[in-house]
Amino acid sequence: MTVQEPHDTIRRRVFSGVQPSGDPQLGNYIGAFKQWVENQDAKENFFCIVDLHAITVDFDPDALRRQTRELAAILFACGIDPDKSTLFVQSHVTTHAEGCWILNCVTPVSWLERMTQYKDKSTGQESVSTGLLDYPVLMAGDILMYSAHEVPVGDDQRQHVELTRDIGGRFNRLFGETFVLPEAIIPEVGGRVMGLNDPNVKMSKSYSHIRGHAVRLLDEPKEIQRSIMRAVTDSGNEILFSEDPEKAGVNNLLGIYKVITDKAERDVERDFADARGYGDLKRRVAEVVIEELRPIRERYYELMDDVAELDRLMAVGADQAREVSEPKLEEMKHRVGFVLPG
Ligand code: AQP
Repeated sequence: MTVQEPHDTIRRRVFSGVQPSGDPQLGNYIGAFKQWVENQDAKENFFCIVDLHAITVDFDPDALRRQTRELAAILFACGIDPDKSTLFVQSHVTTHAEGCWILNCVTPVSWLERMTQYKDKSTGQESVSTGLLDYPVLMAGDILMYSAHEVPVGDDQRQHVELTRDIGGRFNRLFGETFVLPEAIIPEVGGRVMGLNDPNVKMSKSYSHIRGHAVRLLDEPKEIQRSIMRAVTDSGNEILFSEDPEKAGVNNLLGIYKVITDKAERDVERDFADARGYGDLKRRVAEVVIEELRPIRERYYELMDDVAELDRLMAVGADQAREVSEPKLEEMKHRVGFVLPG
């Protein structure tokens, strides 16, 4: 058996995922969704709503069901086109859970205990699920079973993609060439959008209920303006990109503005050369964010009006995903010596 190559030999294949774990926020959009949409023509794409990952920490079943549909609608509203990309829900395609089991058996526990996200999410918890520790193996299977070359993610997921290469590489060495080893594609700016209330902490869905932490993608213009106007900055007045931790708040706002306007750093700084203090900076950042999110919010409500159509699109995506991942799972089973059913 040979490594199953992507169907499309010219375009590179992409796999990326997002958890239906809360209100999607501007960091998800800038670090992931925006580039997913922009690369739809150039790449062959698989985008996954990773509900199996979302149950690794405390969750509410009703909220999970609601958030899964909402996230699908948000992604379509952002511009994911079902004629160009495959968008599907992870639990609809059982190869993910099965593939994870096989990969579990080639992954040393010590590799998982080193993961920063595991340490962050488990610290201070009374009880931690086995699923949380196993999260990166499930993610490795998600990516490897699609023979993806690229995984566009925010900086927080870089370590998990590196682990995916380690797990895939170990399987290849033990059982023969099976997997394409992927690379993480992280945006130069916007790979880590920081919290507006604390520019030292990553903007996160899980904290998006905290007032002033995040811009949620479905926030009304007034709410967006309020959150950005309240953003923590510093006591200075220089509006320049900077690595100085003291200036992290201003740097974060400039980064958001840069990605949304698609301008060079030099031009962004020039845009603010006439600004009178951080109030002006915040006002203009709020304006571009509001205009970027306005059509997404409008399209989202149209899509949520027809849930049956949304469910149909998710079923089509799952069929397409199965077509690719099922043969790879069969190949994995054959490699490890399982007798395949006749
Ligand atoms: N602040 C961020 N800046 C840039 N990229 C980000 N991403 C998340 N936050 C930022 C990217 O969004 C994609 C989907 O993320 P996820 O749902 O898989 O989980 P996450 O990385 O853990 O994102 P959150 O928002 O922080 O979710 P919760 O709070 O549920 O854990 C990924 O590509 C991620 O890098």
